[in-house]
Amino acid sequence: MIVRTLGEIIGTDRDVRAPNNNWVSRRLLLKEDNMGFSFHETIISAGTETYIWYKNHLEAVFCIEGTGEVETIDDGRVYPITPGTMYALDKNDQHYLRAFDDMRLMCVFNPALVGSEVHREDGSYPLPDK
Ligand code: 9YT
Repeated sequence: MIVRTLGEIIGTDRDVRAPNNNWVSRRLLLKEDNMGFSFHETIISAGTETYIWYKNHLEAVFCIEGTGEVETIDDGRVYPITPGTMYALDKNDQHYLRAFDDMRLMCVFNPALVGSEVHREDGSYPLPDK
């Protein structure tokens, strides 16, 4: 069994900050943990907008704290995000993520992240063998 606390992760390689400081991601489970997905706590900073297009991954997100919105770029729909809201990017949806205040999100990625991923210019994370 794997048991980990955020306290054990913060300040290690599993505590990843976006280069633009829009978010920090505490990667509780990664590919090397062999669960078939990765599982992260992500804090999105208040007042930020992040362009995201996970072409190589599916992501589900559950909001625990804070408020914001997701705008899907193909259709311009805007989805309010508040505590208790889940969204799943089941179509690798290209979107903007906006935080009105600090948002605490729990995120699952399939396939699992390896650990160091931050968004590339196209909004995606690479696959490990690319
Ligand atoms: C919701 C979202 O995708 N935020 C960006 C960071 C990502 N959740 C991660 O790498 O943990």
